[in-house]
Amino acid sequence: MPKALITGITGQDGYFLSKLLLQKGYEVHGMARRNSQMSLGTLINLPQDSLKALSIHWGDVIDHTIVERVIRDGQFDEVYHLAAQSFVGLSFSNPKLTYDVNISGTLNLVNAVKELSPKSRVYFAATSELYGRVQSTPQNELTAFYPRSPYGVSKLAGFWTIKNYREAYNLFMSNGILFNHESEMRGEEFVTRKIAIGVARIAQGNSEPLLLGNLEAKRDWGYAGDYVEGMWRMLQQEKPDDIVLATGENHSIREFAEEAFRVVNIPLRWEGAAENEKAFNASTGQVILELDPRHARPAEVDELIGDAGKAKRILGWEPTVRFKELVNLMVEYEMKKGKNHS
Ligand code: NAP
Ligand code: F7E
Repeated sequence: MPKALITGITGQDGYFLSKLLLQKGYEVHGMARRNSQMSLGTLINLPQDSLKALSIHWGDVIDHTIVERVIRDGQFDEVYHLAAQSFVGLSFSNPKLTYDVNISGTLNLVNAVKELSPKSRVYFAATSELYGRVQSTPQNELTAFYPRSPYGVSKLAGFWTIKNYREAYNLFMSNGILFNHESEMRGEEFVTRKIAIGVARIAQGNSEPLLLGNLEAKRDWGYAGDYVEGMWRMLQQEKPDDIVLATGENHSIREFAEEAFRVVNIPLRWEGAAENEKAFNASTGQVILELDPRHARPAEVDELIGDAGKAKRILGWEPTVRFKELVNLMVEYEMKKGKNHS
């Protein structure tokens, strides 16, 4: 039975990857950092038997002693390094924490593999945020990087650490350059989940408008369930590599919000311009969306769109969930949660 470790197992991707690896017959271990509730984040949504099948190691990736112990004792076939301070917005106010977790945490992990378990294959969660202020469109493995946030810079260090360890020490370490992928397990601070929750609340009678930082940024949004399959395929190859996963289609935040209100049959009317723009329920006149500068970023990534041609060629990977289906499944999930929203 193959054996895998997932760092960041309690996050969105940790949930989908745990499910996938358990289905494939893996012995699945996860690293999770302790909080006062010892909570398991997204994993509580797994069926009880799946949850019981997981082995959790409590530890922070900043602590190299625990990372080394887990890697040495586990001798994993595959290590998926997903743990990160992953929220771009927070990285501007907490850059040191972001660098500590994303750079030192990654160094702790790759060093532990090099010294104590060099046969382990490592997946690193790199990101489309590396492209930031984009140098060409669409972005693929050959596009120059230009990160625009402490998060992006920290992941650039992680990307090059993986590449450097791979070349210097002949280790199997791959970078997955993943464009935004979302789901009903997405953290509530990310814009897609925030919109899905806000729209469901409004549809269920809440009078608070949805507050967003900007409507014009565009993202290439896919479904997290598809992307973890791509991660797994990267570690089944003969050679380690750097590979983009994306849908090749992008939409603005405005389009995401419009589609989400469409799912709950609320007709929209936009009024005003720039930071004074608002959306109204065209039937009732209620203000349902406003701009709030507190959610805007000091430097924005205006537009991303990926070219996943290499993933298709080498991994046989393609996304199965498209934009409208993604918005629909996220909003419907929140609608079903119903009364918890009021
Ligand atoms: P997520 O939901 O924010 O999950 C991040 C995970 O990292 C959580 O389990 C979190 O634990 C854990 N973590 C944070 N700091 C830690 C620390 N110091 N020690 C140990 N664990 C720590 O992120 P995601 O969306 O699943 O993404 C997974 C990875 O892919 C991340 O590295 C992210 O940066 C990267 N990525 C994501 C996307 C995307 O669109 N989702 C795209 C490209 C790359 P807690 O539950 O305790 O917070
Ligand atoms: O923002 C804009 C915001 O926070 C998307 C992470 O998983 O994907 C994610 O990073 C866009 C940005 O994701 C609000 O300014 C407008 O332009 O959902 P997000 P992100 O920054 O793209 C990449 C690939 C990762 O690697 C990251 O780990 O939406 N936006 N108004 C807003 N964003 C938020 N969060 N909240 C707003 O109110």
